[in-house]
Amino acid sequence: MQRRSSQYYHDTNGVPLEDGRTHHVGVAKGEVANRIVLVGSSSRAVTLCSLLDGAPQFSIKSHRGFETYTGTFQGTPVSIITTGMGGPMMDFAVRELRHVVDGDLVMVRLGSCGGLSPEAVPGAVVANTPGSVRIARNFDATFEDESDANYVISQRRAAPDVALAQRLAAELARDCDVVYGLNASADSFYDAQGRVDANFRDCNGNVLERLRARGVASVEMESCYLLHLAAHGTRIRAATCAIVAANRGTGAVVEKDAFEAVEARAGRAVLRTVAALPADVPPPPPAPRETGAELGSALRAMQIRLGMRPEGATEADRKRFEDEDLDRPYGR
Ligand code: R1P
Repeated sequence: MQRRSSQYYHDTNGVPLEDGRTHHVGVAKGEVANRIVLVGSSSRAVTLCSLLDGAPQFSIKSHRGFETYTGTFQGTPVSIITTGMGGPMMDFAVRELRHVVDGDLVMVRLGSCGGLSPEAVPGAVVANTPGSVRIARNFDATFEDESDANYVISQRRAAPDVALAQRLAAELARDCDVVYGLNASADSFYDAQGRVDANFRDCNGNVLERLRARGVASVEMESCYLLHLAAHGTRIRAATCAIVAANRGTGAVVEKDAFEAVEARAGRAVLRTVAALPADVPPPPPAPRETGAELGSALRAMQIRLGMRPEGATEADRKRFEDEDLDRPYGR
């Protein structure tokens, strides 16, 4: 392969660039919009591109399999980007996209998932308003029996941007069967999602039961990484949703045509979501230090926003916090 520069890449301790392009996603400044839809597969990206105002004005496929398409949706610039599969791929995408886009970033993942709760039936869309936990194979476990030690489920969950997640859920509800629920991102499609393979001693027979006990409605592989990075990144708002390909309890699987139809409907809802939000608003000033009582009140507000019902919460409380969030500017 011919190289334009003499060095393999520049910057060994940051985001490596090669002729101004990030080394893995393969994009440069000016090529990516600050409203981004992330999808796992190339075919889903093509479906979403068909919903844009016209053909994308920019597209590129990187040597590591990432695809980027930039165009407009109802007049607003958006990018549709494939992340492939797994947490590390999402990590490459979020960090390299943050590097090349100035100002606020809005990122929504439209994935596919396995349904764990009975409501998460094939073809439904799980809107992860509570966010996502992570489950991973534990290399320090012995794998001699079905011990809980074999797979570690994070105690903390990565939360979405509340206003973005609420808007996404509302847009999805216009066109799709929506389930609101906690997701789990697994570090594998197989063992950490409870699939049994006689060729391997995975000792994972209790994985799905443990996830259900934790309140998990859907399981896939990338959302937790996106939400966690966004929450710890600079001026990134993120939310996630995923179409149920199969319910892991009943074994029911979606029909191919039905799945593709939901991809288009959910894709339009996601594009409406990212296009509707105001962008390039400067970050708000740092919040003043909170007292113990204020912290209690903030926690209560967060619980209401996430669809929980702390003692004494009313419908008026929920509406008030929802309105406050929709008015809140980007950034942190
Ligand atoms: C596994 O088949 C893949 O599908 C799901 C999983 O997270 C994993 O990436 O999501 P996508 O359809 O978005 O790729």
